[in-house]
Amino acid sequence: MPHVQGRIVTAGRAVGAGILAFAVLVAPRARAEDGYELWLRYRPISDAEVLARYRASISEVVFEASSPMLEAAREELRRGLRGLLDAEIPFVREATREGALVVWSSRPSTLAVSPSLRAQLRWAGAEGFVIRSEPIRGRPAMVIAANTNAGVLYGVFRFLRLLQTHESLQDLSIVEAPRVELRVLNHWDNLDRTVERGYAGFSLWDWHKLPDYLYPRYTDYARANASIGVNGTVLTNVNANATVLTPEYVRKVAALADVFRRWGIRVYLTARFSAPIEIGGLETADPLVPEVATWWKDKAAEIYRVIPDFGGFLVKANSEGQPGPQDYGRSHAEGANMLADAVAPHGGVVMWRAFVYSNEEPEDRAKQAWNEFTPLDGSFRSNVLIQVKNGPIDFQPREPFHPLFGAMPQTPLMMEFQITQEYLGQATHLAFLAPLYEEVLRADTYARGEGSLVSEVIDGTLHDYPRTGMAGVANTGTDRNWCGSVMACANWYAFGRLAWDPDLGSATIADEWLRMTFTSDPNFVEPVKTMMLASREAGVDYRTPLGLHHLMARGHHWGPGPWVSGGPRADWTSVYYHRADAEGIGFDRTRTGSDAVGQYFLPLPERWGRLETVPEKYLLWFHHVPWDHRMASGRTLWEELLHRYQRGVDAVRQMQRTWRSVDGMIDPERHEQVRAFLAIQEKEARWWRDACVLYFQTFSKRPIPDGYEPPAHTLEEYMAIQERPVPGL
Ligand code: GCW
Repeated sequence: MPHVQGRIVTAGRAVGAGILAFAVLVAPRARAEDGYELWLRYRPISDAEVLARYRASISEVVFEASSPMLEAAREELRRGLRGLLDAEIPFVREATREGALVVWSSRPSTLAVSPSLRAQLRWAGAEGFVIRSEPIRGRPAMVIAANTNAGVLYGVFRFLRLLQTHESLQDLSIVEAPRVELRVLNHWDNLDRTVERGYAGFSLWDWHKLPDYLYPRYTDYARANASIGVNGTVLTNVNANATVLTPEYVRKVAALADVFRRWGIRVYLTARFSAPIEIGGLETADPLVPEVATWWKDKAAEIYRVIPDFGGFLVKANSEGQPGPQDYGRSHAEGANMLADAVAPHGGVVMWRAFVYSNEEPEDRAKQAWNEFTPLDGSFRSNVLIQVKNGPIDFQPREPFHPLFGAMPQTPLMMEFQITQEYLGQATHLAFLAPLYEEVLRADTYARGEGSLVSEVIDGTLHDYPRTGMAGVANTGTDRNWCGSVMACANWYAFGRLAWDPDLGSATIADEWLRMTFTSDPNFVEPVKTMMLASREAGVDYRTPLGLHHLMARGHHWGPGPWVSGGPRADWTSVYYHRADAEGIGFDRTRTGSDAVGQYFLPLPERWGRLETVPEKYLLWFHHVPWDHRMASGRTLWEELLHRYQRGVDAVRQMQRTWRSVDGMIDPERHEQVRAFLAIQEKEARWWRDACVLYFQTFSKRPIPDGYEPPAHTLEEYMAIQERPVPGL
């Protein structure tokens, strides 16, 4: 009776600790809510009316499972129904009564398929599904139908979500198909189990015990991903280690692939470009040297022998010290194509990252990827996708979309979002990222005139891309709650949902996630949704308002460091980006500045390149602006900057109030974690505000007007805060 715990904990809270202690005695399996079950909790539906309706609508389930994937889907359905309906719904071989839920796991030869269902199925394609009310032998029933096992799996999770979010089962006619083909997580996980930019413990992959021991958690990881449509996972860090390509490690990878396969998830690996030297004994990794190409071909064949559905390689080359084809005077296309040829016979792909910039290059960092890649458009093999971060710098709280989107019509570009909160408060700050993803996906590139959205580049419709993809840099780890914080799991969820349907709205995603993760009680869902939706903007305000970016401390990227200068590379300092001086602040990227704005399609260079028309959210991204510049609010730039920093702190306080107001509506364990983390966030939002305002004041030389909270410390004190041991480096 897994549902018992939820009820008892609630009862215990209502009437006191005595009951709770009693509950633990009578229900030894009861345990605190710790977030482990994510959005797949399947607790009994608490709304009695809804529960009664569902019970009446689902009398039995017909689901023949003839493959591991279908078995996984069937067991998930059984588990979900048992939990949600708090009842044992019979699984039978044939529909015998009204209210059967029939899962057509293979083409139903014995049953007549109506023409409209046939049409819907055609539309559903390889991974889609149909869920509809459909009479079976004259009796009212519901069907989940698909063309493939994966479609069935996704259909089952969709059906369970209907119940989890209390949707009606009347007159169902749902047809869905993913808009993006490769929906992959990127794990920046090292073989020693540290996770670069990971704030949720260690890597999930226990290489040391693989392939002999398989944690049950591997299955739960795959279930969670399948439930949101993720169909691929890159297991290793883009700052790659060639060891993972040795036979010993490939066997370990195969063991994981065997677990994930039934959940529709393929594994990918990062390919270290110098691997032929490091583990292959060659003297060069030059992609045009035949022995090198042969080495990779053999390596690919070796991998595919044990992992027949291996997805392919993700490559970070000639970026931040990683080896690459340019070490040999070859282009990114020559490097990518050599690897693409190695995996092509097996159906694999190469995801080649466009995150390249060089300190030796005097050009504005924001321009370098575009400069490097647009001349190569059309010269990549058909199984290469170029993976582009959402913005031209690096996952900042806000960036304009990357100018490459729209600029490579002959080369599939895939999106890279960051789920882990490297620049957004890491494990503790609440930053619901769906609004960030949505802002980027809905941006208009104007590549083919007005209405050429980034989402249409990504789903392939704008340029008719033969392949499409979206990657999310994962935030998972060994923490019991997976993501370091209960709320951060919403970002994993949001990524999967948007990869499936890039048009989904943030509010819808938050709504689903809250209902599935906590409760459908509107008294909880509505205020908390509002809180989530405001959280990303709050983080922008107290860190980098008005288009500022890259103001974080060196190395760990956690706290403020607007004063960071010097060191090994100018493009790793803050002063490179904010350019504050006695006159003003901001990076002049207009025509007379670096002209990064010129990389966008018209009319954006004009709109963003002029002070009068640039949206304020991008003001200091594109312009160096005098301190006394008059803003739309009537304030000067200096005053507006202060106003935004304060607004960010105030927004966190509002989040705290909201969260206090829902105390008692959910389990105390998760409530307490969020409460404590919001308190940390409030403290650190003030730290960011005070450090930045005091530092910029040394240039503006203007007072902090009345009505603002005075900084708690001096600038010197903030600057003296030393790097602490921060995870994720
Ligand atoms: O955001 C930066 C991170 C690096 C990361 C790099 C990248 C994996 O600070 O830790 O390296 O981007 O995306 O390659």
